[in-house]
Amino acid sequence: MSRAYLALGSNLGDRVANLQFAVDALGAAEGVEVLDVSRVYETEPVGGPPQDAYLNAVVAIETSLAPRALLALGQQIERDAHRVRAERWGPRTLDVDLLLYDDVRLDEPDLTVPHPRMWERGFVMAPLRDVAPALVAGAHSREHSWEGVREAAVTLRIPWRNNSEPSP
Ligand code: GSY
Repeated sequence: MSRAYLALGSNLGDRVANLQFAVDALGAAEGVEVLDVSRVYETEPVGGPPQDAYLNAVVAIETSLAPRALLALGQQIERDAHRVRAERWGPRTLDVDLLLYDDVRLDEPDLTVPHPRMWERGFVMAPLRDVAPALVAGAHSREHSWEGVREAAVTLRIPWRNNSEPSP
């Protein structure tokens, strides 16, 4: 089994529902166990045209899927969430990005792991710190601005915690 981290982002439609949809879909996927989910952050858009603020979160999973299968799963979840994205870097209902997969390094045209811009992005670092503080504070810590990143007053449910709640 491998440990992987995925970044979630949404700035179109019901942003909280879109993020929860992704968490639930990951939890329901064969070969994936959701270990932890970060707090949710409301973040200023980085790059692209003028657009609304994002909600961002990070999910930690244990998985038997290979990185490429995980990429395909993330893309399927985006499609299932009826992702709308008219232009590159533009607003989207749901973005699911593979950030890290064990210590694996991949540099392929459609898949780079670790995600190439993650260390400079406050909207990734803040939620990643919640679920993997050592990764953010440790060797990979680099200059990054967390300006425009604030905790949102919402939380995402972790599927297994929900399922294992004792009945009254
Ligand atoms: O890379 C993911 C999509 N995205 C985001 C995002 O998720 N959050 C913020 N704050 N800005 C972004 N710009 C892009 S593109």
